[in-house]
Order: sequence, then C-alpha cells, then structure tokens
Amino acid sequence: MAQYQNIFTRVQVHGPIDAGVALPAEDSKRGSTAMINTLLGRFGDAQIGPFYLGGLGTASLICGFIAIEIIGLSMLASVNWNPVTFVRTLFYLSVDPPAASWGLRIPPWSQGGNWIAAGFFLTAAILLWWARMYRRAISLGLGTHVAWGFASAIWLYLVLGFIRPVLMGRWSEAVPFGIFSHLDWTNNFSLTYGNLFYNPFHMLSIAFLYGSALLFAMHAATILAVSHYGGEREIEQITDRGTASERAALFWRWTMGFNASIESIHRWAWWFAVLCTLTGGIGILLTGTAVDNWYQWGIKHDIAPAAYSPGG
Ligand code: 07D
Ligand code: 07D
Repeated sequence: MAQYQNIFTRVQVHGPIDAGVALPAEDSKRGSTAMINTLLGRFGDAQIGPFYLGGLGTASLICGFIAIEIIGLSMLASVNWNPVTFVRTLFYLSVDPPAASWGLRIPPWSQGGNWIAAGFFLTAAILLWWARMYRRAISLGLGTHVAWGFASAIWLYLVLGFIRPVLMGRWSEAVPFGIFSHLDWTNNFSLTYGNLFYNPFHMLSIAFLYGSALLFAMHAATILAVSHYGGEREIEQITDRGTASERAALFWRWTMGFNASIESIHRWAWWFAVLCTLTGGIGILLTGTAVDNWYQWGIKHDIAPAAYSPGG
C-alpha cells in the first residue's frame, strides 16, 4: 500500500499557472498576470497572482495612498522638507490630532486638519478593504469568518481613533499618526486613567493575546509533529482520516486530558484572536467615559489593595 511520506527535496514541482475557479459574471475581471517564484515557494505557494483588484480594491488602495501621502508629506513638512532629516528622524515624526480646544471642530490644515483628513482616508481605506474581503469570500463560496475577524480589529481601531474621541467631545483624545508618538500616547493613556493594568477588559484582552500565541504555537506544533503521517494535508485528513489527526488528538488527551477536534481548534483560535480586540475595544471605550481612574476603580471593587498606591 502506498503510504504518504514527506519528500525532503529542494526541487519545487509545479504545473501550469492556475487562474483559480471561475468568478460570477457580475464580478470584475481578475488580473491575468501571474508568475512562479522559487524563493516564495519555500515559504508558501510559489505562484504569485493573478491578483483580484476590482472596484473596492482600487478605491481602498487609492484612499490608503492618499492617507500615506498626507501623513508622509506632513511629516516631511515638519522637518522643513529635508529628506535626510526625514529619514533619520522618521520614527520620531508625528501627525497629531487637533488640540483639545478645538473640540470636535475641524481646525486649519497644519493644526490638526491634516490629522482629520489622513484619518478619514485611512478609515475609508480600511472599511473598503473590509468590504472587499467580505465580497471576495462570498464570490468564492467561502464563509465570511475572515471579514468578521478583521471587523474585530477595526472595532478597536475605531474606538481608539473615532468612537471614544467623539464620546469625549474632542479629537485630541485620539491616537496620533507616528511610530514613537503612538507609543507615547499609549503610555500616557494608561497614566492619565490611573494604570490600565487595573482595567479588567485590558486584562481580558491580554489573556486572549497571550492565549492566541499559545494556541497558535500548540496547533502549529501539533500539526508539524504529525506531518510525517500527512497531518498537514487537511483535505485528505478531512475526507479520509488517517492516523495523523487521531494521534494528534490522542497526544493532547494523554498530556492534558482534553483535546480539541480538528474543526474546533480553529474555532478556539478564531475566538481567542477576535476576543483580544473585541474586549480591548470595550476597555478603551469605558476609559474616561465611564471610569476615570482604573486604580481607584480596582480598590473600590476589591481588585487592588488600598494599602499601596502605585498608579492611583
Ligand atoms: C506583523 C502584520 C503587518 C503589519 C505591520 C504594521 C504601519 C504604520 C506608520 C504611516 C502585528 C504596519 C505599520 C502601517 C506606518 C505611519 C505613521 C501585525 C503584523 C508590520 N499600531 N503598537 C507597532 C499600528 C496601536 C503598540 C508596530 C497600527 C494602539 C505597542 C507598528 C495601529 C496601541 C507597540 C504598529 C496601531 C498600540 C506597537 C508593529 C492602528 C494599543 C510596539 C505592529 C491602525 C493597541 C510595536 C514601534 C505589528 C512597535 C507597535 C502599527 C495602534 C500599541 C508600527 C497600524 C494605539 C505597545 N504598532 N498600537 O507588528 O514596534 O502588528 O512600535 O490602530 O511595541 Mg501600534
Ligand atoms: C491596534 C487593532 C487595529 C488595527 C487595525 C489594522 C493598517 C496597516 C498596512 C498591510 C493590536 C489596520 C492596519 C492601517 C496596513 C500593511 C503593511 C490591534 C489593533 C484595524 N499591554 N494597552 C492592549 C499589553 C500596558 C494600553 C492590547 C501587555 C501598560 C492601551 C493588548 C502589557 C500601558 C491599549 C495589550 C501591556 C498600556 C492597550 C492590544 C504588558 C502602557 C489599547 C491588543 C505585559 C504603558 C489596547 C484595552 C491588540 C486595548 C491595549 C497588551 C501593558 C496601554 C492585549 C501584554 C500598562 C492604551 N494592551 N498597556 O490586538 O485594547 O492590539 O486596551 O505590560 O488601546 Mg496594553
């Protein structure tokens, strides 16, 4: 009987370029160019393209390009258009939201109007990309799980940069566009609101972040550990369960008494990742709106001891 074996060879075997399944008539035309790249083939599929651009993809890329232009040119202007200083100080440059005194009004370009314009186009790009993912999944006959996972990240992004600032009545609450400036914002946010560590939704978000890494590591390691039984060949494992999945499941039942199923492990992974940004967004939304000081809140609810006062 022929048995599946890993083939340890650096030769990459491939057939002619695969254009993929036919698209519904109402869809845009898919690109026609594709090529084979051996280097990429070592990390994934060697075929690059054809790419599906479509109306939503085009609109998203244009909006993303405009956002990056506004941010990049504003940063360049802030160093007197000196390209060398720009490159040298790039990580320190920032496009900041309007000062608190502007409330939710739109200030002149150089006083935060550029931040509003960049935020508008970045948000449009992200939402259009979301719609593109949703539509591409439907067109291919897929579920829309990827789009809903992405929606959870977009929820946190919108809370940080739009929903919470609007509830607080000023754009100045929002995150600046800049590498280190957004880290400073994150630090200041925690300090201003009495130490984010005592925010239970920050705790939940961290648990799901760490949990996602752990689950990802466990799942990846398990499948790699049974790859010599063909464990990574999901189609065969689903239609004709060999020894790989059973051994993988048994391993966890032996070592911790419980095993996820081949299907449910992916639900675990999806929910952990989605809940990271979902709970995170709730935590940020509550900060400054419902709770002003998380340390004091922690004392009141018997989470933090009142005896010492690190952040409160
Ligand atoms: C690996 C997928 C690829 C994506 C990458 C990011 C940009 C930004 C900058 C135009 C895992 C591409 C980066 C498009 C270009 C300008 C000005 C995803 C992978 C490689 N952060 N954050 C980073 C964003 C927030 C925090 C890095 C975005 C919150 C901390 C990168 C957002 C808070 C640390 C970045 C966002 C926060 C970072 C690496 C949006 C609380 C780091 C990201 C849209 C959640 C780390 C110097 C990465 C770092 C880092 C991007 C929001 C905290 C620049 C786009 C406001 C503590 N963040 N971040 O690999 O090295 O993600 O910073 O909300 O330590 Mg951040
Ligand atoms: C940002 C979702 C939006 C991103 C989108 C992507 C593009 C780029 C480009 C393809 C990341 C758009 C993409 C535009 C396209 C290319 C090239 C997801 C984002 C839509 N914290 N903290 C979290 C920890 C502290 C603070 C979450 C740990 C301190 C604030 C996470 C520690 C202070 C906020 C987390 C720690 C502080 C957070 C983020 C430890 C700072 C948030 C989850 C060990 C001194 C955010 C409720 C995430 C949140 C957040 C982890 C410490 C501040 C679990 C491990 C006490 C202000 N922190 N943190 O997935 O949700 O982010 O909080 O000390 O806003 Mg924290």
